[in-house]
Amino acid sequence: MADFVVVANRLPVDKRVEPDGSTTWKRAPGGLVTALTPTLASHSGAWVGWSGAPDSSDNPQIDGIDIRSVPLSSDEIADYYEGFANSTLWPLYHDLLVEPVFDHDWWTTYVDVNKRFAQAAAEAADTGATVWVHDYQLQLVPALLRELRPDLRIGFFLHIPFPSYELFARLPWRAELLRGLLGADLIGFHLPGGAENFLTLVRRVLRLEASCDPVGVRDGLGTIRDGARTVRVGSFPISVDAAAVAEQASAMTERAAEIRAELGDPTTILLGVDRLDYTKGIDVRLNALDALFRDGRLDPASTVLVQLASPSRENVDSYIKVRNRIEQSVAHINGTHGTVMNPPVRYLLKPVPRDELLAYFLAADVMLVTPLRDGMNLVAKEYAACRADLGGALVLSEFTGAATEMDRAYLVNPYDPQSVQDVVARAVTDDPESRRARMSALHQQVLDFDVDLWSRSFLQCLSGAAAANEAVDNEAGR
Ligand code: ADQ
Repeated sequence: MADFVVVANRLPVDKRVEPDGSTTWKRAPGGLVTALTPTLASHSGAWVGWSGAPDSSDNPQIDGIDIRSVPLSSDEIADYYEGFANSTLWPLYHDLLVEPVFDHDWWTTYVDVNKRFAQAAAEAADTGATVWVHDYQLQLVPALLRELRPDLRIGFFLHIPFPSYELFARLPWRAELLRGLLGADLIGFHLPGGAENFLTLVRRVLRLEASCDPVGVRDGLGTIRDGARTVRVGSFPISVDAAAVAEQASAMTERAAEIRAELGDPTTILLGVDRLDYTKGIDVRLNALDALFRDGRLDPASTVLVQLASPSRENVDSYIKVRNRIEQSVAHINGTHGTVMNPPVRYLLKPVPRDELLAYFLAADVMLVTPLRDGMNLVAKEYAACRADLGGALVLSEFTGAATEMDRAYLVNPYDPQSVQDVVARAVTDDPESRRARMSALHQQVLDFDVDLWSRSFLQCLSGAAAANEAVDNEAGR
């Protein structure tokens, strides 16, 4: 039995089928795994999640973590994951960048799958254990788990934006989702705005007493009275393991120089690194580049944009459409502004190994992070962490969570094409002193507020919130 349990849609491992047909498991390189590894290592830790493949129920032991696989059938993947999570909640929470679909069967499957995750967590957790539930796929788990195991300390963290009343209230199942979250002792968001939206919704939809208490405390924002229980709501901006990223990157300087040479030694290397998602604004930066070449403000003979995209949610219609749009745009720019030997956009649609990715960060003169909406955006923080040399420049959309902390970046409004062009041109041509001063502030910011601080402050706040509820329970003899 575990005294610290992580519940997330995906397990921290990837299944690999070897040429001889046997299967091996590798630790997945995700940010959440890195963030929680120290806590998992210092506890008897378990991780409840889905393997990413249909009908897989293997439970590999990785780095001493007790893996508890929740198998999903192909139909469940279609309805719970591709359907309700990624065609209903994802677009709704990202300000309707595409139209969300409301489908009652998807909702029913979402409820069933959340029940199975809650059941698996209940089976993994020791008496009084701490359970940390993650993200929009599992918003019903806190209440379902509390029903099964009232002894547990339950925290929930949302990794994507939490929308305003006007958007969220469209959901036919709005009350059920809010009730699901309220099973937690602590509900965390990246930004105070998400926490405030949640407090407003609880007040207006559930008619509960919810007070906002923003004074002085970075993490503590509000409290909700739900019968005898008090649910704390706070903001905890996630980050990266900045010192480790900086150290890994420092070993990649030679490879970075090789990349520049392999690209034909351009004057300027621009870089985009994203999951291929319509929220990430990949087309925003491609359109800006097209205009900058067209207007002669950047020279396509000496400028290269490397766009590294990793495939994502490939069966979902809106993802197929955005991929087509991006690929058309890449072909248009290369066909119009390039030569056969020197296409200005180099586009890759596959995940890049971690070391190689850090080398690209080091090689890039300007990093383009231009989402239309993003909960945080770890790419911006990874780039700033890499640049201990104080080289490079970060163009960052105001619509990312990261922009609230990283205000020394070249901030940009992705909905204003002219401003994107101007800001990209400025980041390329600004004087070296101001570029260095900006990067120095950004690099220090990610070192000071790293992912360890994020997880520690959440867990500390959770421990306080849960202890307060336990004291009330003890007094009432429950
Ligand atoms: P994501 O939307 O997945 O995360 P992000 O925060 O940028 O977005 O993290 C992506 C991760 O994948 C980064 O570590 C990045 O380096 C890596 N990655 C992206 N493209 C890659 C490529 N082509 N090859 C290799 N690696 C690649 C969600 C929310 C975010 C929030 C995080 C964490 O949408 O807003 O910051 O969770 O809470």
